Amino acid sequence: PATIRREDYQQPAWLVPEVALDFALGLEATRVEARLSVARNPAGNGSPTLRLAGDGITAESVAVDGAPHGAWKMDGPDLLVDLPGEVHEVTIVTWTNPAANSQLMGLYASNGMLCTQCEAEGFRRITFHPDRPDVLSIYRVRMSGTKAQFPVLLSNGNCTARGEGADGTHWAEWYDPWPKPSYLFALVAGDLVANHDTFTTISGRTVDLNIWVRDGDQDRTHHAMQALKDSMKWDEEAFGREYDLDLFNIVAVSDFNMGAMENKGLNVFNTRYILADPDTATDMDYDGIEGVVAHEYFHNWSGNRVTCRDWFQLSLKEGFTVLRDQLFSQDMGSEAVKRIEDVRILRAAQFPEDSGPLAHPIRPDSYQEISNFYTATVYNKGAEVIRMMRTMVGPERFRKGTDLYFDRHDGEAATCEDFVKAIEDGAGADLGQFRRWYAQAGTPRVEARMDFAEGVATVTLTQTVPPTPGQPGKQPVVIPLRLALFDRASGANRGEELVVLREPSMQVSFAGFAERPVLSINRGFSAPIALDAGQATADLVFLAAHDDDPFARYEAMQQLVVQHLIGLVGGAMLCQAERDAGREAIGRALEAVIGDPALDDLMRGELMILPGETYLAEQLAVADPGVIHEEREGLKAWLGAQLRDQLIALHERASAVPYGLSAEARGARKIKTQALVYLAAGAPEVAADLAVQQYDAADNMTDRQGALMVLAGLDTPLREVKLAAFHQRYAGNALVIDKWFSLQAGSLHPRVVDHVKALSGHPDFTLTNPNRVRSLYMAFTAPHAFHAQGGEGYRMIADLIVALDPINPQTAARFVAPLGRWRRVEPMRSALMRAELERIAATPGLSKDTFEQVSKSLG
Ligand code: BAL
Ligand code: ZN
Repeated sequence: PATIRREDYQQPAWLVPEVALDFALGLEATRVEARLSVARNPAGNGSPTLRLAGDGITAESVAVDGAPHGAWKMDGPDLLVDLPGEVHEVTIVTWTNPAANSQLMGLYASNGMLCTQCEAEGFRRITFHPDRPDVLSIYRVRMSGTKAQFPVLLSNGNCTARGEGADGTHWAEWYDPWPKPSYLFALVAGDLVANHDTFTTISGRTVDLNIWVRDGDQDRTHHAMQALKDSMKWDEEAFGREYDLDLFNIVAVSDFNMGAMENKGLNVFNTRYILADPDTATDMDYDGIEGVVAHEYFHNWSGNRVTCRDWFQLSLKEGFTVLRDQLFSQDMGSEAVKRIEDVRILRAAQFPEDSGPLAHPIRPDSYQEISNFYTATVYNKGAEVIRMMRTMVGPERFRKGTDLYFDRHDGEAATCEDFVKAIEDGAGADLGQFRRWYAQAGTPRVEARMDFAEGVATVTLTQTVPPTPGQPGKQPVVIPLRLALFDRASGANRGEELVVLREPSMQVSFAGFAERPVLSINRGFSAPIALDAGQATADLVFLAAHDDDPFARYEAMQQLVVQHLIGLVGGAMLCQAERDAGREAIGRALEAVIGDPALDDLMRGELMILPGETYLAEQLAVADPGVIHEEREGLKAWLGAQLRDQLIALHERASAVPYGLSAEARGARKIKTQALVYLAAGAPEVAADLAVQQYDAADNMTDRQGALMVLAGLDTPLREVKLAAFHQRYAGNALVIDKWFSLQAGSLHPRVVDHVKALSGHPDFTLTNPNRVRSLYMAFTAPHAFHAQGGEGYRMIADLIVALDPINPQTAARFVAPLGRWRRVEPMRSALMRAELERIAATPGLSKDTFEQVSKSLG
């Protein structure tokens, strides 16, 4: 496949100011007539040839300015028309078969309805078009179809006319006044019902809001509707952004590659991020819905009103919008807990990406298949990079920068450079060197060392940015570090400072201490770095108990465990006495967390979570995942046994809190399952009893799922009983059956490989639904079973990729990354992983998506 390079960007030769689409809808055959008003771009290369991208479609007819045109030709998948003048109207008729579209890109059928997904390059599967984000058009859409089959007909913008046709058909016309790129086009036709509400904007306009779902699901849309209204209000207050149409539609579909899609005025969502009620959705699901509804809504400005010039600029809209949804969720719930969760996701998903064969800068330089670049790097690291700008200039100046960005580029297709420049100009900051964050891949490592002499604490900071594929040498980046020094005796600090590391190394001194203070650094995770602060166990215990920055407190707990476990598995440790001392320090710190009356339970739950196996492996150049798993489980078992009584008491206290959505009730549910997790390792019989009690008493999914997760990992007959009861209770509810698959595939049970094999043949399993595939196999790529000795886990994932690739290449390619970590794994497993990658690479007819990921992983 061809490699597309950022440096090769050229302005489009032809613009398309207007698009008129006419759909004759059918599940198995849809006719599309596209009328494109095209105009030669004065800034283009002057070519008389109009190149229109296509993918898997053929033109039935082409007309220019109303007359049939015989002189068009195909160049691979693209259609070329030579045009003599400056302005023309090109009309093309194509046909598609939505029911056969298992890739779920373009126009496809899902549960008897029709819907679209066009980002990044799906529009070209519907009709021929430049299909690049810097070609913006005003869209008029007409669609007609059988009324019984498609009673609801939706597209972007506002419905301008509708009527009845012959033989039980009807039609609708939609007009979107805002110019948009083709990736934001959407159409939905199906048998849907709406939860309707309204929102009054800051300038007093009433906006109609609809969330469209299948009949019967309306009652599960209230949380999403509240999230939408909260988002609309928050964006007005926090970023000065008002909604710009009179209608905002959301449609939930069950077959969807992504979480959701921000099409102008017609967001299409994976049902997973819309449907919730206490009986079927966990607290985490509720948070996910609130965050994703907000994210898609916020795209209306950061993505739609100001879009991307080309796909290399994806982080322009995604990094910024992730930051916006993170700030929103921080404001809606607990700021501290949200920050910790976001950092945990970054470390689990982005850090491994940044240190592996698929590492790329947040603004990549090249790609073969753009779908592969919807990554944790572009999204989550992208958000961290913008968050750092905000930290350095402060929220008020940052807001001046974003106001300028929206003013300056409204209606345009912009670049990451445009964004940085607007923040620079609006906030009055120099971001010259900061721009390296956009160009360089790899997680910077910072070493912090503190010397103390004569009342002065001197902190020496040293940074290195590791080499990544195609980038052997790196330059120092700008790293803002929030820092505080604590007085040991009083437990207080003298206030926080922002230290900005720009050079490879710097020193900063603080005078006036009676004794050596305790260093708290990278507070709030002010920079997305890997920090080595070389802290003594006693200092970490101090910070875990006293730090007034919640993230730093969490981090101290994590570091206590990381240093201990890495000491054990990395071969540096340890005599028995050191081993004992290490885990006893962790035990005391955890006991203090369990008993600290000043902590709320949501935060207590965070502090109780042990660092994950992937994050632990990330600390080592080459890791043995089996040993990491054993040591981590061993520590958990020791803690569970040691703190058995405290954990039982914690579970009992939390069980007495009735269901509700308050922070108190949510916190109680979180620590209840946390307590069970430790007990399952350290006192399995007790845990089994309590889990069954929790399951039987549960009046909500958080408790039920938590109990079942613990039971699924235990070797007890009750495991089967409760799994069967759960399946029976929720038969037919796809999202909950997804949970049933995940709980088993991600369990700690010793026979999980056999379970997954059996589940892949279960009547409820299908390769055609991405949620179902992910529920079984993504959960399985968690380290424990995936790395089973003998390579069965690797084989299963490779088999999955080969089988799924012809059906849904975008989803198949997502499973390559876990195998791509082979260089960081001990030699025996490493060889097995590599062999599976080679087997995939040798498969004939591999998609561009999977080919790119596999070849880079082997390269
Ligand atoms: N633009 C693709 C889905 C999302 O990031 O919102
Ligand atoms: Zn997005």
